[in-house]
Amino acid sequence: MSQQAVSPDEEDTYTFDDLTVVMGTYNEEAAIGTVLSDIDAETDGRANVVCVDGSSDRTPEIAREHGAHVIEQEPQGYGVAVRAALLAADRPVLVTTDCDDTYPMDRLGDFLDGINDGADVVSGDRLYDGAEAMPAFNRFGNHAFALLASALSGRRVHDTTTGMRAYRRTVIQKIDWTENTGLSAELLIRPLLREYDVRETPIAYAERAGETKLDPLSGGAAIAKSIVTVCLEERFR
Ligand SMILES: Nc1nc2c(ncn2[C@@H]2O[C@H](COP(=O)(O)OP(=O)(O)OP(=O)(O)O)[C@@H](O)[C@H]2O)c(=O)[nH]1
Ligand SMILES: [Mg+2]
Repeated sequence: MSQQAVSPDEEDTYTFDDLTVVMGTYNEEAAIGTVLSDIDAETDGRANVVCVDGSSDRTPEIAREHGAHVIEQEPQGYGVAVRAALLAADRPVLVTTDCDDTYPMDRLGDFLDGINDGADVVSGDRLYDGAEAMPAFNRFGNHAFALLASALSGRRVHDTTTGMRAYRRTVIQKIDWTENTGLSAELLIRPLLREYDVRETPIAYAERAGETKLDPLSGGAAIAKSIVTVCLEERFR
């Protein structure tokens, strides 16, 4: 009788010891202490943290004080930083977040549960519960991006630009990532259209601590362009 092969990935149940939380950090002095303390509190200090940092303030010092692995990089945009952080992480489950205290670090356990339940990507949907704390222009834009991505991908997605997601590291390693400001949308759309198990889950979204690093107009245009490019590339690849 032939035995069915089971990959190590399918056998494992991951714990916080298998988790790396990654983020770009750019002058986030006002938030980084809270974000890293929240991660430690939720995971009992067991998750690894990687910060790719372009700051001129005390952000990297605070990160190191909290035990994070800090990689210094000239500021070149969101996606350049987050991609470097994802590729530097060496544990099997990766979670992205912004370092601005907008995302609920007390949900890390739920994201890990989603991966253990078989998901390849668990994506935090900020818009499901209304995202009252989000500036109205951004909220409108994020709904529009989701409609655009849904129309072009043929799959209904609800929040394409969320900063909080969990990924199996194997998914991150198997795909070439090309986008910068639009990396968040790319990280959702490419796995979805390659038939990975991608699930959205509602999350709370809080008002930002410190100043935004995204210009809503030029950033929004870059994100729309990424969505169109990535959807077309994936559908015709
Ligand atoms: N290292 C690095 N980090 C960056 C850069 N640009 C943005 N970030 C970080 O990436 C994350 C996302 O940037 P945000 O300013 O929160 O962008 P956003 O979430 O679209 O906008 P908000 O609504 O203001 O939160 C934050 O943690 C930033 O510090 C960069 O050029 N270099
Ligand atoms: Mg943010």
